[in-house]
Amino acid sequence: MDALKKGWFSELHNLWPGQSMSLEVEEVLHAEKTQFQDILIFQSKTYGRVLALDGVIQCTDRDECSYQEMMAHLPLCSHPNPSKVLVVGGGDGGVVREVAKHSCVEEIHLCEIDQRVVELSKQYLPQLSCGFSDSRVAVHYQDGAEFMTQHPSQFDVIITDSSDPIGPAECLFEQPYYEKMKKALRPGGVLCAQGECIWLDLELIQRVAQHSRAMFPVVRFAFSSVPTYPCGTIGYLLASTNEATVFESPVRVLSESQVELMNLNFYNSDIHRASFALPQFVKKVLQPTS
Ligand code: SPM
Repeated sequence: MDALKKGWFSELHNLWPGQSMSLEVEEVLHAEKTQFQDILIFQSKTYGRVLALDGVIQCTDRDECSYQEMMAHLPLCSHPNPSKVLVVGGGDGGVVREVAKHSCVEEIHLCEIDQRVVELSKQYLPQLSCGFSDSRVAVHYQDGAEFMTQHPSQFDVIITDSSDPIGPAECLFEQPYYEKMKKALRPGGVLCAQGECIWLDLELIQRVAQHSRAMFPVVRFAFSSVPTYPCGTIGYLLASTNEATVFESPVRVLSESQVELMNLNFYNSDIHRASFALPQFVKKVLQPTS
């Protein structure tokens, strides 16, 4: 395997040419080619266990809190009463684990195309997959777009926890997929999608924001730091069907004791507000029109 050489894993990909994150490997725990992708799980020297799909780091024990907590709590704290939530992708279970921390949520549906990601996460990544044991969680092994077509006007929040726009996740960045999300949301529904990297993917982010604005009255972009993702940042694309939604100001503000009780390591209400402050070069291309 090209990515593994001399005891190091290197994330080599033409989506980020000329650069690569490397992690020292202590032990390869599992490597498998499924019908959808290559799955690699290894024990790293300094970031705990690591899940890579098609050679791209999805999460590490050490920094997964940033991505999973933001993906879940940015939309859930922007909705006044989220009761039914759909997560598309996210077969490692990390986002589901975070969604389950909201007691107002009654049903959590995870739609993952690759059953092996869920099975291997349960076997090797307990820190992430622990959310699957919550009785409100139902797992569906199906294409997310197809699932949404079969469940119109059902969800208060839809979270798309995708890998990068190449291979099985490519369609999750396109307009038809956003149309399906809109139809699957209840009135007042909110969505959050993996929004890629401001340093690498600005054209893609602009394109997704543009087609989202044609469909939703409110669209915003936030980002947070994740050291093991390329350039160390990842974005979140949020949209609401309710024109009164103000993503920058959470409707459900978490007190310090709630943050403690929910065992949050990254998200709090200050981080929520701050994550929408964008560098000038990003603002220029993503000027909100709503
Ligand atoms: N539940 C964790 C799944 C992670 N999904 C997002 C992974 C994105 C990794 N690539 C970032 C590349 C930025 N251009």
